[in-house]
Amino acid sequence: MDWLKMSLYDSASPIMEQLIMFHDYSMLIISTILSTVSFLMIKMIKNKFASNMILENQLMEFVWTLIPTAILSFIALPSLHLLYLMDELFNPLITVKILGHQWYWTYEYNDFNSIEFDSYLLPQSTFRLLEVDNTTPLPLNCQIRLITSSYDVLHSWTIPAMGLKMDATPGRLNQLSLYPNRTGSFYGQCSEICGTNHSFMPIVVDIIPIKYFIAWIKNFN
Ligand SMILES: [Cu+2]
Repeated sequence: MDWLKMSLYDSASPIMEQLIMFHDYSMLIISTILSTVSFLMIKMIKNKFASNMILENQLMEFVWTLIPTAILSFIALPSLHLLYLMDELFNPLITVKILGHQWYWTYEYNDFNSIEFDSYLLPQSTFRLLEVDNTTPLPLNCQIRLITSSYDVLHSWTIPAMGLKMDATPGRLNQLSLYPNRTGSFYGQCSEICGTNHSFMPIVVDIIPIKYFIAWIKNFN
């Protein structure tokens, strides 16, 4: 088995970097709790119940309520911090509108000349069920705003390597903030059960240096 495939994607944005660090940090706390509780349970099974006449101990109960509360706040506060950070979007350089259809994605770039194209699954490809005919180019190291909506039913647009996942809802615009910091092709799949071909509407984003992105914009059509 390839153990590398069991881990998270390498991050491609600062937010995802923080999400991975938060995951590792939470796992550290969880394993500490798990081992402490397991140790205590084994001790409980093995002991002779020598203090079985004790009915209450106010101070002990206060302390063993307070400690878990403190530990939980060490998880809750960084988690909330990250949650609000993911929603933050200042001065986006470009906006891309993503429309879900049964069963393909449409991308619209309206900041420059109006660019619009569909992105369909490639029936035969190296990465099965992941590659598309028209990939989505986005510029490296730029603040990008992604707007998602849907033409028919609920879809969900996702790029796990960038910590992105947003519902595409008919009659509603949802917003995503993206700051890609690594070039490459990044893959995702529709993440809302949207009909028979739900599994066949993948997402491919190509992060390219800005000069190539400008050239692509200029030479479209
Ligand atoms: Cu879908």
